[in-house]
Amino acid sequence: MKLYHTPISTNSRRVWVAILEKNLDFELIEIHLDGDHLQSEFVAMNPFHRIPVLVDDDFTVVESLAILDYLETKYPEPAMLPKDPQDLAVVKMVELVTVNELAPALYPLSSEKMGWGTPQPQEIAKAKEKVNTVLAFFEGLLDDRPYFASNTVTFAECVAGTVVPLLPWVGVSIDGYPKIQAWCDRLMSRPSWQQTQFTEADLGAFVSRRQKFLAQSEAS
Ligand SMILES: N[C@@H](CCC(=O)N[C@@H](CS)C(=O)NCC(=O)O)C(=O)O
Repeated sequence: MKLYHTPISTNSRRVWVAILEKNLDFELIEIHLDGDHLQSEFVAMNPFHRIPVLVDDDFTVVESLAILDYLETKYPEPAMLPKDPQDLAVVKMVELVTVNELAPALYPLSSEKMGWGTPQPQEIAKAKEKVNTVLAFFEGLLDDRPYFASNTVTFAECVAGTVVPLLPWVGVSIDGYPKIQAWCDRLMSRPSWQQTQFTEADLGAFVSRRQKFLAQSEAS
């Protein structure tokens, strides 16, 4: 099994963590997104030239949430989706709210760190409001179990758990959400989270390669 990824990408990290949690053998292939993603070999795997891409037994899967569902069906142990309908609904809500509500709000908040420029103050304020709505929703979904609707790690953790812990880093405190805070601490103690955490050096290298690539693309 091969996973094409970028360390600083939350879209690919959610798959990386899931593979580690499922204890699967895999090869990690880094794509820098500095033009290597536009090479014909990569575009043949994903015509939208995005990571992550999973290749397993010559079968290619794109879109991180599709990859997760593929992994669960092909490698069902340990289970990472609950069987109970309400628990499954909670896990899916957390996955989709992260991707559809939380992740877009992160763009303006991480803009300066990513070298995308300085957003308007009202854009930042709006993004923070959205993030807090998500956090309050998530706080309400966590019950007395250690993970979302589960005693073991599920895809809710792979998806939300690779985004929410970044919030303080982009200027949003999670102090007002004690259950979320405890949940983040629990995740940070897991080897799969520690092993996949990007460093400031990873970020710096990514940003400078990406800026060079974007400048070249604009010039040509
Ligand atoms: N919906 C996709 C999003 C993947 C995505 O946007 N990946 C970004 C990196 S985080 C990418 O590869 N961008 C390169 C490009 O768009 O050319 C998924 O969940 O897999």
